Amino acid sequence: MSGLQAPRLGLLLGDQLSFDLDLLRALDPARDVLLMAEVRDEARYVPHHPRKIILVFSAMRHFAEALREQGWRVEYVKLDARGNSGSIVGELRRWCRKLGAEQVHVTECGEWRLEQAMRESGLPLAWHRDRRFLCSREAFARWAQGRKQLRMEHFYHGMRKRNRLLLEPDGSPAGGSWNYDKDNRKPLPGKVHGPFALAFKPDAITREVVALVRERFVDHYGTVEGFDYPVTHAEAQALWQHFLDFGLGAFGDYQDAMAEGEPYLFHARISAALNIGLLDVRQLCEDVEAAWRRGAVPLNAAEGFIRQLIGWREYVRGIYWLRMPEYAGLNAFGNRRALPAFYWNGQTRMRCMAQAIGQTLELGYAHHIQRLMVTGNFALLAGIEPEQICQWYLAVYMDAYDWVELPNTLGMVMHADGGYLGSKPYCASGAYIRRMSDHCGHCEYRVDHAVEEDGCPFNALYWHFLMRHRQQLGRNPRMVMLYRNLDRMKEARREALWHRGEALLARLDAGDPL
Ligand code: DLZ
Repeated sequence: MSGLQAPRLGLLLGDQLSFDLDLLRALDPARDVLLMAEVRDEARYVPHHPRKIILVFSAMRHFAEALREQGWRVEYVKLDARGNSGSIVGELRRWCRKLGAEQVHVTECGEWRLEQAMRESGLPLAWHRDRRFLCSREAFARWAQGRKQLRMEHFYHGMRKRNRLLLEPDGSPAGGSWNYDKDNRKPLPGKVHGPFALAFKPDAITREVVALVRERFVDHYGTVEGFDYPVTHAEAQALWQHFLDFGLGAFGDYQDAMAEGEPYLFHARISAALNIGLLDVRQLCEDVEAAWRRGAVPLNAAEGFIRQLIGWREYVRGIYWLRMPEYAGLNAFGNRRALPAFYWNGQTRMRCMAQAIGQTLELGYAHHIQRLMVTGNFALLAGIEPEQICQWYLAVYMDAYDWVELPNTLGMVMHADGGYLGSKPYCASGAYIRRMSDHCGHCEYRVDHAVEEDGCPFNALYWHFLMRHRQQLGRNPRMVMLYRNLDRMKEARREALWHRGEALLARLDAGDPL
């Protein structure tokens, strides 16, 4: 019977590589066809780090093989395949025609841009919810309705309760508190090494993709050599187990610390695999809770990790879908400054910036504090145009997709949504970087100087930022202390800081890499 019916087409995007999709349950391997396509438009809409393209293409190719082994017919279009139209919508049209398919099953996209193109395509699409997220777009909208300000912490408490994670039998939070962040801001006690980084040797499929990316994406920033990231579900699981065994225990304590030559410290490095579907968020949370319950890791580590997954991650996705497309255009401070060229080559004398950017361009990875408090903090203090810094984050990180990158950068880093996502800007002077890292000891600038020529640029720019945005920020209760410190200064000191800040910004505008 099924042989007589026209096949339906099921689309699997490069960040939808999960066996647990509603789309796969709705289709029939005996009748229907799955489509996966490597397309120019997705590979080029920002200059993705070559490692991100390698990861996505290689994981797609491996997933197609795994689906075929399960009995699916998968039409896989390689980047260089004859007839490849170069876009997802183009490929859907081409394969609908070719197969005579009258219905196309698709899963909600990660990015508004692509979902919009698909919705406007006129194709006969049947949409499925993306159940890899615990909070649907609709549930988030219901939660947000009527709230003047959204706060992650409130959302997170609800997520803990609803998903029954880290709760006492009576439903109260494990250990008596919802949040143990106060225990999670420790600097490293001297020279500390994170666990060895688990590396995955590229197989023949990955090697072929590496060669393709090396040839076709020479104009993208970032290093191809040394790609060692997981590209299958089994490899991603091995990376996760490695973190459970060796990283999670100290993750909480040192999650905000930074150290020279230690790009990963106690971080899991799983976000790139998770964001393309190689890991399941429910499983990760259950594993972390189980590790705490059997006494293998402390509660501040378990809670901090689970908060990242079901708190921040789901919260920013909710905001993204609630506020797009208008959210992408917000610019509360009216920033117009161009992104300095050193974001693309790491060549600046500011040691922390050079380290974070250098590591990013090499690995396509930096941990959250490097992103928030170094490269992000600098962009905030320097008044970089939000769109330009957002495009940078989207391009250079292996785990970056618009749904997660945009709210994190535009909202949390740049405060360009005027405080909708977060209650205050994460602005900090060099003192924060000195406390949380060993970079300042290796820097040409002096972190204990501000107005002098050799003063850490973060210092003067921090005070300049506070002075120039006093009107917007001065009455924010979480900023009051900072403004009090500013007001306690002698007028001459404030003036000197302002002038040094102006001089630094003028140098940036002139293309000086500082
Ligand atoms: C990131 C990416 C890249 C580099 N290439 C492809 C591709 O060729 N084909 C594909 O289906 N997906 C790719 N992706 C992931 C998409 O960009 C992602 O699915 C959209 O941004 C929507 O989230």
